[in-house]
Amino acid sequence: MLRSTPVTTMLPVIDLERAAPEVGSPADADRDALLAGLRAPRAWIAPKFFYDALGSTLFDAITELDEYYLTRTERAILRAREREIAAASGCDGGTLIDLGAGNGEKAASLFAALRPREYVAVDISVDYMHHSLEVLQRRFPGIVMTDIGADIARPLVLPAHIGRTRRLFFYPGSSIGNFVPDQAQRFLAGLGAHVDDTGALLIGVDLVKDAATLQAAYDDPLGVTAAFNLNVLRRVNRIIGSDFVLADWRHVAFFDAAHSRIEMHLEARRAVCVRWASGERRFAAGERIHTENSYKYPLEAFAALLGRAGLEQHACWTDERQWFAVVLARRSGARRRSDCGEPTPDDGGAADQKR
Ligand code: AVJ
Repeated sequence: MLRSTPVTTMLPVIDLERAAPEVGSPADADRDALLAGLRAPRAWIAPKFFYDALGSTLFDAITELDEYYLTRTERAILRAREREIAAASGCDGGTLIDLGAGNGEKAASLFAALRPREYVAVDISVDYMHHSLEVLQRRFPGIVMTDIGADIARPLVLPAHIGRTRRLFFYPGSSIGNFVPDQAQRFLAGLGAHVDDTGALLIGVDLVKDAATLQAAYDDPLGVTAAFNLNVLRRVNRIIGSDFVLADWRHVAFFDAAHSRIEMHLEARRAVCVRWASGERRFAAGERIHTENSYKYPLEAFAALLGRAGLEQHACWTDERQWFAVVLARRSGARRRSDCGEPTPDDGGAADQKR
């Protein structure tokens, strides 16, 4: 039987650097966050607003682009290393907790190797997820499944019936890159509080590489990422009743090496005035709205971030080009599980960075 827990919170989350007010209903909070961002001297919209039905479809299309190497590189690593990942994570018979699960397919591709007793899917799009999970539950009747509608960037509240030992948090896709490093540290520390010495975190991390490759991944010639970015204005119009005209805006994406992040913006093509019920905002030609940060980490910097969050890197797998990493982390000082095996110096070739 698929268990379902209602949306506990949908307050603003992966917002760009600034905290949003947390008063009233989730819908009020969304509106307040958007208005605060649009009134700010440097306007911003939090990236979580990308993901309405069309936005989610456009993101799926992005993952098919030749230039967007992230999804397929991570998938190849997970596939090639699933046995090692399973052995190192020790999730066998435990609880797999999928953060931003979507349709659950990424996690399901690991079920055979990880052999979890229980699967917990957490996602903000609860209806979409619930339907997908019903289908998954029929395919994997032996795994106890629960879905939780929650914004993963809010403190996570797990129902009391969820298993406490051998928890494996799964956070793929380099979604961690949407957080500025301080937020990422708090987020990771929060997850650390949910695992004991038998638990672990499995995280996908996009790595620093040449700027041209990074830039192409976020500014593809087909214009899919541009559509994904511009679509957020339709969402904003629906939520706050504003009158953004999409044709007045252009997609801008660049790699900021100083911050080691891709920034996405929407830039006004001409001077525009955007109105909503309680106000308006004038934008000069060329003025921008910041819509997303996507941090790219050197491997050592990510290990250091884990350390500041009270975690430590236990193992790490990358592709041959070292473009993407799948990192297994535990709480600092966690007792080594006997079934992890001792690291061997040359068990996986140059791409393997077990430690
Ligand atoms: C879903 C946050 C991992 O940052 O690469 C893709 C979102 N934005 N193209 C990313 C995104 C533009 C994506 N994450």
